[in-house]
Amino acid sequence: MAHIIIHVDLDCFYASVEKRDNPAYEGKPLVVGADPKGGAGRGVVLTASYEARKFGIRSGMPISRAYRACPAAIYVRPDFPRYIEASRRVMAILKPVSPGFQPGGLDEAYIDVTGQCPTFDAAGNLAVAIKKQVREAVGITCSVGIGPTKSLAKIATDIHKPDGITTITPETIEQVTGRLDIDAIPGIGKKTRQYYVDKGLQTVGDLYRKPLPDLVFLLGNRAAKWLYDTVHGIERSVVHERRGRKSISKERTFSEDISDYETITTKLHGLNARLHDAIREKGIFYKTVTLKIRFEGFETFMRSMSAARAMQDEAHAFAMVSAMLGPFKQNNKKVRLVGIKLSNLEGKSSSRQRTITDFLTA
Ligand code: TTP
Ligand code: MG
Repeated sequence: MAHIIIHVDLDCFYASVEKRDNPAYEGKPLVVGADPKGGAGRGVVLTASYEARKFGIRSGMPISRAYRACPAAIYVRPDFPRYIEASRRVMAILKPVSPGFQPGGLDEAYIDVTGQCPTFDAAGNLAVAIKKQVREAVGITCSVGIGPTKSLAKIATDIHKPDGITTITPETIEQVTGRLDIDAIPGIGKKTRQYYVDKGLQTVGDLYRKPLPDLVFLLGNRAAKWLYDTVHGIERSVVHERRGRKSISKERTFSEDISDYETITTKLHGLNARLHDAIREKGIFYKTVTLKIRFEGFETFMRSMSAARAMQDEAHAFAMVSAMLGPFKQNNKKVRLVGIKLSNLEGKSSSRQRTITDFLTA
């Protein structure tokens, strides 16, 4: 059976986060990257808003060249923690859509929705819902491509950017992609593009219409098979399904072994707080809390306590950790490492799944 893959890619990602947080940038050419220093700056453009792209400014370009192209643009330094935070929130929306979820870096992900969407039209409706949720919850836009394979879904995403949705079905491959330059195919960069163009393969349509033996003659076996499969929607790699997470943990090694239990308790308090930030964000609940403690000489102990029902209660977890830590205080050994693990996890994904099914059948 043909698969239905959704690919989501955030639009001019770093620039979108900057615009969201600085409304004055809206509608203006904005470049995230190195300091241009009046044209003398070193370093490159990380990304440019679509307004800045009108001046020819692109990712990877020297910042000095970008400055020459548009000195009036707004130039800002990257602030990665904010981009990572935005990315996490987007992924938290995408991940529950299907167990077939595979992020590709901070700003894109593949979702295999074959099991969720009976048709490409249904996947289109789901894409609308995803875009709306990302816009409302994270405040940025994304583009979505839908296709029978990961490659075609990714090609589709780029066709209507920014803020677009494009579907390629097995029947419409040639119609939708035929006129695209072959560099629309992920994996074909500037140099390989020229190599193919020299062989008369300028567009995706040129490739599509060549029988496999002709491609083998032109390009050799490996490249021919790869390109043939890619443009004909023959699946070469499936969306990697991540097995459900079994536990989530954080630990801390001290720079020198310590015996001060106040410091140890403070450290555990911090670890517990960070773990709970993470699970609240991911919508995860747990039953079991484990304390890990390692003494000088590498002697390591684990102690666990479980709650009757799955919980997400920072104070309760810390009380459990403190209770398990108590007996260790007596043995007068220096501590090298402490950690906390939360396990017996339960997600909220079932409720999220239901919303989307409701949406599709509505
Ligand atoms: P892309 O998805 O390639 O670009 P984009 O999101 O900025 O723009 P588009 O609307 O075309 O998707 O990359 C995602 C982020 O990765 C981008 O915002 C900045 C960063 N990046 C780099 O740091 N260096 C690079 O060379 C590229 C291409 C991107
Ligand atoms: Mg992007």
